[in-house]
Amino acid sequence: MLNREKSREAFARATRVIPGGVNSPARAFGAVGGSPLFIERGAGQYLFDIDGNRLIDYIGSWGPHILGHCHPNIVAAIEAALTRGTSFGAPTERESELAELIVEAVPSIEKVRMVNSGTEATMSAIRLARGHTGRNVVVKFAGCYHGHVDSLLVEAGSGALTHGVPSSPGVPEGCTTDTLSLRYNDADHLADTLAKRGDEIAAVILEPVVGNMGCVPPQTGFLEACRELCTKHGAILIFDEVMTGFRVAFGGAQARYGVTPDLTTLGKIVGGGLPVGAYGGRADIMDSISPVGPVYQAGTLSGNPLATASGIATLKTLKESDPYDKLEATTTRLVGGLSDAAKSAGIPHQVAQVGSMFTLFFNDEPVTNYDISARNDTARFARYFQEMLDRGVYLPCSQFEANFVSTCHTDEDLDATIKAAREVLSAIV
Ligand code: HOZ
Repeated sequence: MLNREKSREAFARATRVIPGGVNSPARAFGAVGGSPLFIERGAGQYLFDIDGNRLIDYIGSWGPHILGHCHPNIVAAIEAALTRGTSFGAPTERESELAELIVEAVPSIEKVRMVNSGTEATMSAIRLARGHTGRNVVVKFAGCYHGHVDSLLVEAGSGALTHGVPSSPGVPEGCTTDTLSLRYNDADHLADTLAKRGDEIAAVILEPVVGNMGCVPPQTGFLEACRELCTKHGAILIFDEVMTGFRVAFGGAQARYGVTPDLTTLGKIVGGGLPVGAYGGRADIMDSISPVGPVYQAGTLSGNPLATASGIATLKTLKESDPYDKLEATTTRLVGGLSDAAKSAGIPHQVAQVGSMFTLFFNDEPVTNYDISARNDTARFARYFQEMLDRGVYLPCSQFEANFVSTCHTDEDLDATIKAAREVLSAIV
C-alpha cells in the first residue's frame, strides 16, 4: 500500500485554486477514483512522489520521455541553452538545426514550422489545409484526439472521452458544422463520404496509430486507403504524429507503415519534455503559411531556445543510439507478461502494441474503433489501476490512454510489473 498522505494534502490545496486541482484533465483520477500523486522528481524510468514513493513510470509525461526522465544529454543541452537566454523573439540557428533533423527523419516533411504544443500544431495544420485548398470541411475519426482545438473536439478521445465529454460544451455549433467524424479503420466509410462531399473536403486528419482511445493500430490497408482517397479527391491527408512521431519509429508511423501524408503534426518527443509542437509537410503547402503565403500563424515563444535545445538533444540521441528494435522487444516482453497474467486469471482482455506504445484493454473483442473501445470494462480497469499503483506501478489513469516504455526500463522493472499484474488480476476477477 502506498502512503499517499502528502499527495492528498497537496491535492486539497490545489483544488482550492486550480479547477479540479489539475492543469490538464487527463491527470485527474476521476475515472479511477482517489486523487493524483504529486511528483517531486523523475529519474530514468522512475518517478518519485512527495510521499517518497518510487514508481515505475509507464506514462513518460504522456509520451515525450522515450529516453527516460533527466537523460544527461538533454539536461546538459538545456543547461547550456539556459545561460544564453530563455527567449529572443528572433531567429536562432538552433531552429534550423532542429528543422533539418525533422526533415531528414520524417518522410512527408520538406518544411516545418515550430509551435508550442500538439494542440497548436493540429489547429495550425487544419487552418493551413483550409487556406491552401480553399475548402472548409475537415474529416476526423471518432476516438482520435487532436488536442483541444474547437473544430476537432467532436467524438474526441483522451481526457475528453475519459471524462464523458467527447464533444465539449463551449464549442459553438458553427465551429463544428464543417467537421465530419467517421469510424476509424473503416475505409468504406471514408470512401462514401469523399464520394459524396469530396469537393468540399479540405483535409482528412487522423492518428496513424491511435493513442487516445487506448492504443489502436491501423488495420491492414486503412492508411493506404486514406492516402489513395485523399489523392483522388484533392484533400490534404494529415497524420497527427504528436504521439507516434519518433516513438513507433524514428520517422514516425509514416516511416513504419510506408504511407506518406501531405502534412504531419508533431509534439511530445520532438521537444524532449519541454513545451513544443511542430507541423510540416510538402513544401508547396507549407509555403502557403505567412510570411510566404497568406495563411496566418504566429507565436512569441515558437522555436524557443530551451525547447529547441531539448528537442535537438533528444533527436540526436535517438538517431545515434537507434533504440527502436530493443524498445519494441522490451515492450513485447512486457505485454506478453501482462496478457499471460490476465489469461491465468481468466479475465477477458486484449493487448494492443505498436513499438513501445501499448494498452491492456479489458474487453472481449479486439479494439479497432471508438464504439468498441467505449465498451471497455472501465470499472475493472479502475481496480487494476489502483492496485497496480499500490504496488508502485504508475499507469495512465484511464483505460483510454496508451502506455509508453522508455529506453531505461530494465528486465527487473518488467518482472516487477508483471508480478504485480499477476497478483492484481487474480484478485479482481
Ligand atoms: N495526448 C495526451 C494524452 N492522451 C494529452 C495529455 C493531456 O491532455 O494532459
